[in-house]
Amino acid sequence: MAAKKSKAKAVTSAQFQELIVKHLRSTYGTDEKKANDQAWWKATCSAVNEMIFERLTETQKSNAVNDSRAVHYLSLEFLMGRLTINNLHNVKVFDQAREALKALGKDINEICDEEPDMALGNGGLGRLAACFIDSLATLNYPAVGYGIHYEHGLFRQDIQGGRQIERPDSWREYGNPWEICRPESVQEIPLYGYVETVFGEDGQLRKVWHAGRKIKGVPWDIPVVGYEAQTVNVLRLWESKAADFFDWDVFNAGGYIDSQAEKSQAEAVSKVLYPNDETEAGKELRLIQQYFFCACSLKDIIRRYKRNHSDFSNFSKQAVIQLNDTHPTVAIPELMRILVDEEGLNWDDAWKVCNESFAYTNHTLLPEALEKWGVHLFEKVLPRHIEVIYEINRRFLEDVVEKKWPGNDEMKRRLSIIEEGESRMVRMAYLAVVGSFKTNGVAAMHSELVKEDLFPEFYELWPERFVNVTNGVTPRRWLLACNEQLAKMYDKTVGTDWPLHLDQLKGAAKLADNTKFQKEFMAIKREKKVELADEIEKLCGIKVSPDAMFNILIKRLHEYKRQHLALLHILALYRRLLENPDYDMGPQVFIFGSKAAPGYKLAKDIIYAINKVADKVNNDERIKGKLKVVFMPNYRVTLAEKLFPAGDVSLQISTAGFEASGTGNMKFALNGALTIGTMDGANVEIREEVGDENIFIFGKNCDEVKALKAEGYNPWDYYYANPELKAVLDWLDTDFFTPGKPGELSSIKNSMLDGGDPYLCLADYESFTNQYVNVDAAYRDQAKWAKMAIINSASVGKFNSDRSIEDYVERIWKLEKVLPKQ
Ligand code: 4GP
Repeated sequence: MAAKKSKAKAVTSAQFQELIVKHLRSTYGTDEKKANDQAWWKATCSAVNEMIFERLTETQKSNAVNDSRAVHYLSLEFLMGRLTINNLHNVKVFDQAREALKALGKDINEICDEEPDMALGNGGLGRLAACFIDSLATLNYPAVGYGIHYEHGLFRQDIQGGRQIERPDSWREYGNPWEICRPESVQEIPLYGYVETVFGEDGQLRKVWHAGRKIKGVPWDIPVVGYEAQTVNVLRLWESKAADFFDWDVFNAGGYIDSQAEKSQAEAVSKVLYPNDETEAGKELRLIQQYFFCACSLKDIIRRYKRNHSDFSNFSKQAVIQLNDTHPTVAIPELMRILVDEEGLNWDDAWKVCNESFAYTNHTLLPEALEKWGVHLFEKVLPRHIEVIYEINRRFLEDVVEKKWPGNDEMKRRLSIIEEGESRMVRMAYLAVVGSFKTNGVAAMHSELVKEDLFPEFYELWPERFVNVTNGVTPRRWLLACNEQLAKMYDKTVGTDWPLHLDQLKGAAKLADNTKFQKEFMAIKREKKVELADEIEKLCGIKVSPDAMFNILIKRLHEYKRQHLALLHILALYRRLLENPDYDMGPQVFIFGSKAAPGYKLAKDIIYAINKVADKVNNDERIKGKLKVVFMPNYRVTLAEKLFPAGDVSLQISTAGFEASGTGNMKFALNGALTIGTMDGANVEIREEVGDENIFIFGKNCDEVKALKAEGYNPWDYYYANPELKAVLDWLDTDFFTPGKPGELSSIKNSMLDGGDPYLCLADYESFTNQYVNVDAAYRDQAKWAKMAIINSASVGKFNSDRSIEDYVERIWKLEKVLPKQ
């Protein structure tokens, strides 16, 4: 079946060319002769926007007319990357745009390279949010993404002398053609101050929050274009501003500087995205960020609701609010405050509305990532909210916990939303579970751990609240747009509907044994590897052969993700090659891309170690280029789009039980890479889909990890038992990789020995390095490899984010599709 046409007005390349020239002249005040690439890029975007805005208006009209139930996806992070190529594909004018620009003497890729990434997220959770809003629009579901309009996204990473240096990211320095400012929907948000108890007109006691300061939330809308452009939803990002531009009283009294100070304090709220970094977690500003965007978003949701409703009895029928991790949990007491203090609902009715409106997604089991905020901080910044939280907690402990476990004070202490201790803390994850009607994990295994290990008592209380929704990725960005060659090959093989129905790739699996198909598939892989090799040479000055096996490990740097386990394996290979120049292995390249949180010392040390090892290995003629190591700086969505299509081997090597899901694993498999991985997160489900014979599993599974820890894990046992492992660890203490500076890499060894090796690198080392011998052997049988790669790519239709969204709709959101008029 041929793919349907775009619902946006069809254009020819000649018409597109006219549009670009029109915008070059009338929107950007230049012309074809004078324009630089920035202007060409912006004019191209404005040309697409003509099509998008029409659909945006139609979508909003339909949603208003139908008074549709909508999901509101609250997320502190949206890792959007670039939008131009994606939007061109989704509107289905990519080919016309390319031809139009070519006719104007421009190359589309060079023009689109002008676009900075919208790096408004740290990693997986933020990228997932971006895939989800793409799928929601594609599937024609009413949805709004809500987040923060950060002035600076995640830092830009430079590498100097092997070390990570953080530089500010200014993604909108020269304006961004995709966003629309909506001054008509500005919100005012209170902060600080005190709470007064007064008698209301009805004679009842009421609480009044007198704010100590107010800030303004200015919304910026980014259109989210569904594939084929029937629906265009909105990502609404809030920018903070001073409520009054000047404090005129202060100004008139000569206090110009003071009035400016207020302005910059207000603007600081949306200034930077926080790296997910423990040392920063206590910052007052981050709590304000969370409250700011939740409060703005709730006001926006309520304003829209009130257009058609005079009371709150239908609120939870109209609005579902998804909390993307605990970051937006303060929305729960905020909605309670609005309903009780401002709208006059009684507590029980308000709680029912809240409890039926919110749902919460957990993305991590790491205890340090489960947010807790000091009670004292709440008292200072949000004095009314802490009262509301106390009341939620009191009722929960007295009505729910006491009923289930009568007289059990220990249980009350354990489940309390307030953690008692030297400094009292609000447990945001508990608040999220208590205040939501559903809590979900992001892969089958993770969701089981959420029930069994993270919230076992809550699961006992409310088993029906816990569900799983396995993550997914949008095939539009992660195949159609980033791997044009493979996309075209699938068009020929299974028809052009696969970007909407990724399961249809299954048809190509039947050709996995076909020699001609294999050759074509591997030729595309090689082409993508050549492109990546060029990029590596340009960015890192390292020459790598596209005929070598490309092993890629790209994700945030964290001990549990075990980039340092990969490093141990690389060191072992290097040693083997030095000791035996005829050591039997095919040429291999290990490619890393990763940012470390600025305050995470060991993570930064690991980046340094990778770079130092790379320097040595890449320049050692004795090993005849059989092994190369590359660390690509400034890993981000745009770089990922070059890396995923070029991978032969995808490293997914977290300690079992720690990676909630992973989504890079899905993108690699879709583009025909084979996984070497642990039984962790979504690897487990990828294995089910591709078959055990097409994936390389190693290491201890989750139960074995738990058992080993319970019996008392001693990394030294592994160190002494394996001479090769001992040798590579000891190597880190020498100055072999850091001439004249022994000890510079010792922190890594120490973390795995004296530090107790919390993520069991040494316990899994042997299994990992042995399994890699099998990977290498499989790769050298290219026909066999091609078959396995094709099966991987063709079998991961399950991991389409459209399927994830349909699961959310069925299990949690209960939305109806709304088809805007064409
Ligand atoms: C990530 C998880 O680490 C990753 O396994 C998962 O695939 C992703 O969320 C999306 O669900 N978590 C974060 C975070 O990014 O900041 O906790």
